[in-house]
Amino acid sequence: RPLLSLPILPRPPAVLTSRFHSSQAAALHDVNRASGSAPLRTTIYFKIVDKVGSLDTVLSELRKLNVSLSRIESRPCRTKGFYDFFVDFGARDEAQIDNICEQLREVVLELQVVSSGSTDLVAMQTVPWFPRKKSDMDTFADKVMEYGEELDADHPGFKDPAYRERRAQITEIAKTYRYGSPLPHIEYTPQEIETWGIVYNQLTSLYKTHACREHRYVLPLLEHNCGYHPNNIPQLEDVSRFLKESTGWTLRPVMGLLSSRDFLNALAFRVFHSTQYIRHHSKPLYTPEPDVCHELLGHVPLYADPDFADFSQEIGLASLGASDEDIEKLATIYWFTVEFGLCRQGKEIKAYGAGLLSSFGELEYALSSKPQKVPFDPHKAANTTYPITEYQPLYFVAESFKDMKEQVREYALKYMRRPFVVRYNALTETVELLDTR
Ligand code: HBI
Ligand code: NLE
Ligand code: FE
Repeated sequence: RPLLSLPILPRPPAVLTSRFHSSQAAALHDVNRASGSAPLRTTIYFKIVDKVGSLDTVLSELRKLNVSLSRIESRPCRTKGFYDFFVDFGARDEAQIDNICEQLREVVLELQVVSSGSTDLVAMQTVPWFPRKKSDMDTFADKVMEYGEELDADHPGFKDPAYRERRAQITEIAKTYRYGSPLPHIEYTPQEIETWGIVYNQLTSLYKTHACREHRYVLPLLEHNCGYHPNNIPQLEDVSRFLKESTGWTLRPVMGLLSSRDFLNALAFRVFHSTQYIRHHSKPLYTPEPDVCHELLGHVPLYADPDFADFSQEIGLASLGASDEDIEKLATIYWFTVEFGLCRQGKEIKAYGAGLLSSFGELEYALSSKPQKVPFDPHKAANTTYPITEYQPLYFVAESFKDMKEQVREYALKYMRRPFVVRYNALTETVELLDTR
């Protein structure tokens, strides 16, 4: 894949600046301090009134403060009679930036720190390719792991040729899917529907006591609107339409496991890759792989919740253009939240992780006193190892989806190194970049 070369990145539109507050710039400074004392290249935005001498006032203030600018750009403000300015300068430390801002606020109408970063960070020239629009995800379609890769050879479906044949058939359909087409309709066999029914009945009996409030709220809506029923495996097309109307999320069929990078990148666009095959009928209550039970009963209900929807997208946005190391960390955070997260609701602990909500065995185990439970902390979670083919020995307990979203945003700002900032434009369903070099 081509590397994205930063020099061609567009400049920020003025409206973007309101998203960046000095507390976020401060988080970046912590990283810079740890990595030496290179000057902080800083960009600030301010607004002044359109009249003779008003820029001069700002410039003489900067002169008094002994600040040498390396860029100054102006544009007419959208409100007539005002101008927006972007200026760059090098600063010693965050105290100096705070001081400069404080003085300038006396002579401008609005002021914000857009970005600040050390020059070594800024010197980075290339970034891994990442999707900028929804159709870019068509390039993920055939890049999946081999069936059985990562799985023990004792996986129940491994030695069943009829099962493998059926899986091959369903995955072939996902392979040719292209953005914008209706999601493929699968005619499930009586045996597949029976497996679904067993999983469905067992799980729904546990949800009353074990599932989080949001999941319990949405499941009846899915029964009413999307054909969720013990005798029917819902179709992705119907479910995707429901999600689109609830939170703007959509589903995309996928052959199997994608790379962490591709899978997480899609979340930035509110796209969830969903498998369409079902687990082997001999072991309905636990499988290490995603399957249609896991997607539809575990993930889908949560994606209809607005706060969870935002949280999940936040992980996706952080993953765009991230280094391989950072992708690994984000995938681990994803694992301990979206897949295996627990949350506190009132006095109780409930499950919101899809890997729990789709496994009768692990759901019961997770809320028992057997595993260890600790408060959710993205930094801690990112650095914790986990098994993938057995029950988790440790779960993280979150306070709320809103808190989690802020925690992940702060984590990304503090620990991840990207020479640009991303913003999702929900109207065009594209990612816009703000070059922070
Ligand atoms: N691919 N299709 C698919 N489904 C997942 O749930 C999934 C994946 N790839 C990676 C992954 N999950 C996670 O384990 C993290 O690496 C993101
Ligand atoms: N263990 C889960 C289940 O049995 O449904 C699937 C987890 C997929 C990550
Ligand atoms: Fe999953």
